[in-house]
Amino acid sequence: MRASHEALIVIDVQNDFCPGGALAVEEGDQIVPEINAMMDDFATVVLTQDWHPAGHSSFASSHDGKNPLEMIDMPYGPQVLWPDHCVQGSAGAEFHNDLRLEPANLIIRKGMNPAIDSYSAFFENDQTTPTGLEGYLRGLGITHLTMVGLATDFCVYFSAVDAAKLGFDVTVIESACRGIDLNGSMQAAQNAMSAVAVKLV
Ligand code: VGL
Ligand code: ZN
Repeated sequence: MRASHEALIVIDVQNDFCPGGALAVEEGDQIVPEINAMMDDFATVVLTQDWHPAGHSSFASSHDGKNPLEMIDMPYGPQVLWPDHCVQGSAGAEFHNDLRLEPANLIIRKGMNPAIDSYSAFFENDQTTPTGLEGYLRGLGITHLTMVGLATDFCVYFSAVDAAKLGFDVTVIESACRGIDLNGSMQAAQNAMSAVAVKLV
């Protein structure tokens, strides 16, 4: 068991990000056994769950004439448009069936504001609206985070960078992550994580 100042953060291991899902990440399901095995090492385990209302502004279907993976300018900056995914209450929004849920101390949902996407577990994409996760972790005296999940180059990346900027010591276990890799986003994410001292293992 690791020290009590360490937490495992499991990002968005949901059906829609696994093969067969609406926004499938290649091999997304293959990380589940490794994540399950890691959970017993940590006294604090947090799961995040992408949890959008129907008609969310990050969905291409919410914008006339737009297709998935096109970009749009939102008031908070450029935003990739996605296929409809992780709609609240849908089967696609559920965690992968094999992911262990009983070790989870906290399940934090994000992306619920119809007007703002939320890749990061800490802040919405406006980079100012907090999810509350920072306060939860600090309240428990947690300083070191190990991050795993989907997708390496979106939600894991944004979560890791925000955590590092907040002063947490962050390690991303690459074997327990899989990425989307849109227009070089994998390499860009790795560079950006390294630049803020996120350890990639
Ligand atoms: C994610 C795109 C849209 C992710 C979530 O979990 O990486 N990516 N919503
Ligand atoms: Zn989403």
